[in-house]
Amino acid sequence: METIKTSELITNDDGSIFHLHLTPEELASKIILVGDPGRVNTVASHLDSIEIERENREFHTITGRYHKERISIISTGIGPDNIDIVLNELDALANINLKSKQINSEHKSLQIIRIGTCGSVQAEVPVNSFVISAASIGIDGVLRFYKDHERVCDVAMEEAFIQHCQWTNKTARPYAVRASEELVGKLHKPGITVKGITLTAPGFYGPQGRVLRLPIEMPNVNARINTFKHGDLPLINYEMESAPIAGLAALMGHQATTICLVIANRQTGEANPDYHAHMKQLIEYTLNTLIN
Ligand code: R1P
Ligand code: URA
Repeated sequence: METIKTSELITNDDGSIFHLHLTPEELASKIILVGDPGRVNTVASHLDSIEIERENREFHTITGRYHKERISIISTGIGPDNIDIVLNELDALANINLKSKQINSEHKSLQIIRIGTCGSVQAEVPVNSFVISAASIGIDGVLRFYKDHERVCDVAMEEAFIQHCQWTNKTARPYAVRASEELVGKLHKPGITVKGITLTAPGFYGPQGRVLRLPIEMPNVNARINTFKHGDLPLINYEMESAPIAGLAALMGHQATTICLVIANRQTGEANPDYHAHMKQLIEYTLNTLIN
């Protein structure tokens, strides 16, 4: 059996994986990902018991029990590049023996739910709404580095988006990925959540069509983005992690989706920087709906 070189799968002196600082025993198979390291404590305040807590850079983990179900809550920091690190290390913890550096004979599947914040591009999806990503379009390029990624991509959605938005070929080619139907089915409750397509950008400003001092390559791109629909799914929101989470999870044989709180509306120009009470509600909704 092939052994992965230490340079490719780095572990720390205590046997934990390089960035997350976790050992396989410390990871639950149900995982809540959040961007903000401080949000880990907000989610963990709902746990009945805490088993371990680790912190390294922006990666803060708490594993514990919520209604007898073991869950790990992990922060990813900001951006799709961090998702490459987090998803690879989670998969390694689940499916590679970190001591022998050999792939386990039995595949372990994880359930990964990101609870994030986002900006809505639809006037009728206002600030404080909860949005579920049934599909994500990544304009970040991360998934494109992995062989056979087309296997988990919705190429028809991708083509339709590029045409409709007159997407420039000066940036990475957008890729479309569907979330886990099972998780979306569990989490979506019409009247409480809105379901649609999420755009994952590799930045907060220019890559999301924001103009401060620097002009952007695709002026008014959001006026085309907010009329994009594929099948019954409208494009609803921008954030910075859901597409590589959904794409890498699907390639690795895990289930994933994203649920976000809208904190800015790009149509009406409103924003709510003091969103923490609403985030608490979204966390409670997600935990209660997922685990009962
Ligand atoms: C940008 O402010 C950050 O907020 C959103 C974006 O995806 C990006 O990470 O999510 P989080 O609130 O989960 O970090
Ligand atoms: N997060 C984003 O990435 N974009 C927004 O507009 C708000 C939150």
